[in-house]
Amino acid sequence: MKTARVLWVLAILCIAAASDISWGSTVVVQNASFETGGFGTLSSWTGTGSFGSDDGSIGYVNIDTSSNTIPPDGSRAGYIQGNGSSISQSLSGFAVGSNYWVSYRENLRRGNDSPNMSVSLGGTTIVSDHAVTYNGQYYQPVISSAFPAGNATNTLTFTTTVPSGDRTALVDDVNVWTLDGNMPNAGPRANSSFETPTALGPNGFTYGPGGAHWDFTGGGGIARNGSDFSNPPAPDGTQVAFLQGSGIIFDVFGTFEAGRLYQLTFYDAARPGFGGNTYQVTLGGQTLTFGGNTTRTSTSTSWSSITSDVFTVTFDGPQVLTFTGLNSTEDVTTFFDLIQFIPEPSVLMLLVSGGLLLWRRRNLERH
Ligand SMILES: [Ca+2]
Ligand SMILES: [Ca+2]
Repeated sequence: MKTARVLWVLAILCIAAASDISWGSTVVVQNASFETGGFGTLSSWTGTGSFGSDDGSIGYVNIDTSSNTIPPDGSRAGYIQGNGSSISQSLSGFAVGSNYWVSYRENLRRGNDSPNMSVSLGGTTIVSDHAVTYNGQYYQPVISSAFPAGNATNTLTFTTTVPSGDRTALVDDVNVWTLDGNMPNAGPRANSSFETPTALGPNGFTYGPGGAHWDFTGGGGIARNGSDFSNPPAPDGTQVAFLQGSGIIFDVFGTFEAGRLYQLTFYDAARPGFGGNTYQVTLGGQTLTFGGNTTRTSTSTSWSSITSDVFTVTFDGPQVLTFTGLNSTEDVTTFFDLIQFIPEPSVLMLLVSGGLLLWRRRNLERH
């Protein structure tokens, strides 16, 4: 009897939580991280001109252990070189009438002049022609304009144009996003617990590691338990992110829905012996707040569970989540782990009220 009531309450909660899951669909990009391919070849993509995949062995992708300009996702990036070269892939599964967004990372082959690159989907330009610049330690995240799907199948195309010379654009981590009623993805693909990469050097930490999915600048990086950063054991897994001085950590999250409520949760801790950083968290151009404050300073060398104030967004689609270190004058560091969005408070309240209802019924049965 009790089991039946538990199931009944759970069913009601599931229906309520899923009530706005009604539209959109999943569009999968094959070989989206360009991990399969080589010189002049790229699995699942059709290319024109000069294109391919590189892990540094060809010399297009920058592998620089001092600045760690290695691909952000996996170990290889795609390259498109020269005037009018392109890579295309026919994508299926679009829900006609729904909006879609494409995100990807771009960088410039080091030492090259900038090529221009544009992106189209279904023949519509969704990222306008722009100069691809050298971003050094990180790949620049790019988010397209919204694409209203008119067909179930649409071709995604990246095209480079150059006025002259040997100019090469690098691309990685292509994603197609749509509103699906679910919370923004903070799952394994986003490496929200910083468990990859596992090769962090003899001192147990790396500034700006490639293959982390996250991007880093300056004093941003990943450390494992027992590293020379003296980070306390990770609250989740065995690795954490660190933000030293004016470093930055960022990644693309989605899909957000205008007017909807969100909260961000994570753990933070201050570096023993050095002190914690002051930092700011932004989602696109929006600054998240913590207890009404637009910045937070970690002080405890033990892990604290942090939850942002509830916030709404004014846009639909994916957006860049950024943690920025603000103390550029002292050698202070804050560690982070398990950065993820949590269900909006209305769903949480429903879960709480459902739990209270169950508790009350159980007590009534006992009395
Ligand atoms: Ca890759
Ligand atoms: Ca972790």
